[in-house]
Amino acid sequence: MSTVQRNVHQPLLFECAWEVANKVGGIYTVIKTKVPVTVKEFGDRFCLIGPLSYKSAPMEVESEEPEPGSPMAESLKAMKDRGVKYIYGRWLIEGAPRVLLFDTGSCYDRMDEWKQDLWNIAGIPTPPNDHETNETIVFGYMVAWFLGEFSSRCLDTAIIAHFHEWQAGLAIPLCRKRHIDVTTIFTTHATLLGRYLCAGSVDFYNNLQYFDVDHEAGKRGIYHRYCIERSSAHCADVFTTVSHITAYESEHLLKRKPDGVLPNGLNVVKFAAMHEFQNLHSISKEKINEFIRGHFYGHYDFDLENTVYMFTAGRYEFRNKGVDMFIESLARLNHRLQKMGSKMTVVAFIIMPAATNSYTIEALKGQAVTGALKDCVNQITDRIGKRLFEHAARYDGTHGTEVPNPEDLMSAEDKILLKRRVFALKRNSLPPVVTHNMADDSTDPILNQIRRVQLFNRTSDRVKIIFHPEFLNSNNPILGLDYEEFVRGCHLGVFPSYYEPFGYTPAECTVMGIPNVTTNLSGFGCFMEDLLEAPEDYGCYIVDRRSQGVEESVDQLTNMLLGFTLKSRRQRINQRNRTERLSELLDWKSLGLEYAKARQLALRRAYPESFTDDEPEFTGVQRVAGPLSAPGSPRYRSGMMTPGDYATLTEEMEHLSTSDYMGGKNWRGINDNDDDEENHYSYPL
Ligand code: G6P
Ligand code: 1S3
Repeated sequence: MSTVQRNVHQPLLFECAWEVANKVGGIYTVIKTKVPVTVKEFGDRFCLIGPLSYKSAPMEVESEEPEPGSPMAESLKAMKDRGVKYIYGRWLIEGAPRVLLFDTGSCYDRMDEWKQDLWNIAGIPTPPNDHETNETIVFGYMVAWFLGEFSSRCLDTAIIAHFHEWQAGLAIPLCRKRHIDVTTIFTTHATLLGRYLCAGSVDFYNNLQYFDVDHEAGKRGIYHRYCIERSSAHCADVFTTVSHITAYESEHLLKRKPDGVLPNGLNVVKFAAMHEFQNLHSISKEKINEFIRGHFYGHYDFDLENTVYMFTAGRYEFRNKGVDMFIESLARLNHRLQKMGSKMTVVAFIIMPAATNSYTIEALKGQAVTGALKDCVNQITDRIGKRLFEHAARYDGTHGTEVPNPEDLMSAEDKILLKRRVFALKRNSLPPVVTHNMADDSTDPILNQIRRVQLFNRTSDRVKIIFHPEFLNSNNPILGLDYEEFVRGCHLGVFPSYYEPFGYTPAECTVMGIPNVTTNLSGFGCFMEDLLEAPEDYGCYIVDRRSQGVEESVDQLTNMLLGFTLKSRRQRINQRNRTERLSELLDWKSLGLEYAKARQLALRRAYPESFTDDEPEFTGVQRVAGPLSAPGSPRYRSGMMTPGDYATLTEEMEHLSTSDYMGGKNWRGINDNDDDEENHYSYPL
């Protein structure tokens, strides 16, 4: 590929994603939390590339001039001279990486020319009115333009360009077509078709190998997007995904077997005091308790000391995120607890943004009337305190009368005041199941499912439900906690997803020491199942949605929820300690190694002549932060380094079969035979 010898041992790295300094969803979390380990390895040889949003960039980025005369300065000048607008500087996050944001608007006048080019070189059609695709095309062409300018000015160093998701991937086929001397990696965090197919009522995993992909994409009006995604995957030197299950999906839907899996990590912050996270749970739970007293005013007849808070949260994808299954299991849990005569109460929160017209009057009123009651009680207690002190301090000529009769401490006015506040708590309606006025109440899938199973927050219900159709923040007038505080205050996160390439929500629970439920159809669930011998002991519950029918899965989830609800406080505390210990498995300090391996493979593929045969295949480890200290789980202790070690990211991958990157498991589908030799294959490290 290369005509000049580039130094492959100190390469430059460009990492490109639509969500660089631009929060949309999970990819933002991947990029942002991974920065510290990448900066540690690359320092200023690392630069992120993203789209320029004039709304968020001023808060996220500090502008800076590139070093005069450097390839960066010269490349940007060449583009600026031709009308390209951009911001170059430091992204204001931990690690302060270099960042380059392109203003796609400044090149919209070239869009037609570029669309024509895309059709000529790749046969990819583009409809005129798909804004997201238009952005993708302009951004892709700008990035390829930049890499061309840069690589022709920086000739002595190898350049790795790592792209995330189809919206940033278009530059890959362009680089290949133009013979731009960079090596490319494409990481997909989901497939377009997978997401669309799963959201419908398709038996996705049993039929993966049979879908007529072009036809399915065409039927859904996403053929052009699908083409961009597929060409990104095929033209990249190295193709990766975030989980084994998405690797399997990609092989069938994108028609290229991924070279490896790069699981998502987090920046794990360990507290100096071991039990600090338990204290934080207590503090946050008290804030949730306060909300509950308000929300259930007039019906607050259950004991908060015997109440368990469960929640699910994320993008509103009813079936993909398993909300359908969660609500059904809650109804069954309710029935089981009622039948047992249990004193436990479960409050289940659903935090998923939907179109609304602000809070309901009832939700606001609940907080207002309990707030007023609290103020009133505080004033009365203050007055009682003063009377008590005055009485005890006064000597009225006889000893033994200093301690007053408790009944005399509350004045008649105070009693009336308190009664008025208590009367204000009366209401005829049940506590609402939703906190907001929904834009489309009658067709909302979550509300309809709640109506179907009749979880209406009745007194007799042991399971109460609250749907909060907006993400949380601490300025929220009714549930004034930010998401992290809320998670810490809950007891169990429940994410029974059907389609979930990785899933950050359970990972975030884990690092905060909050037990959680996932499925073996989610990247995170599979990841934990592979690493832990007894996941449940660690508060990591994994519902089988692969080898059994929906009915069985719902029952399994119900049993898990019931088992958790019946735990004693001591058992919950112990389990939280164990869950928190798993956080090391999710730390970028170890998972960042998989990215390093992918980069090594990309360099080897692009510049094979620069590597001698006796050179170890992967040389990046020593530059990343040190080895793990305390292993987090039994299986972990037995030698596995990271999940990527199973199979991937070596040249030998090409000779392996699907089951190899699936960790030796049978991923072919629910009804397949399990006796295939291949599935017992254990790939050497
Ligand atoms: C933490 C605190 C304890 C508290 C407990 C409540 O562990 O350190 O002081 O008793 O949380 O646990 P629970 O599971 O009942 O919310
Ligand atoms: C995707 O975001 P999503 O919620 O649409 O990417 C995330 C980051 O890799 C991943 O965690 C999630 O499962 C995917 O679905």
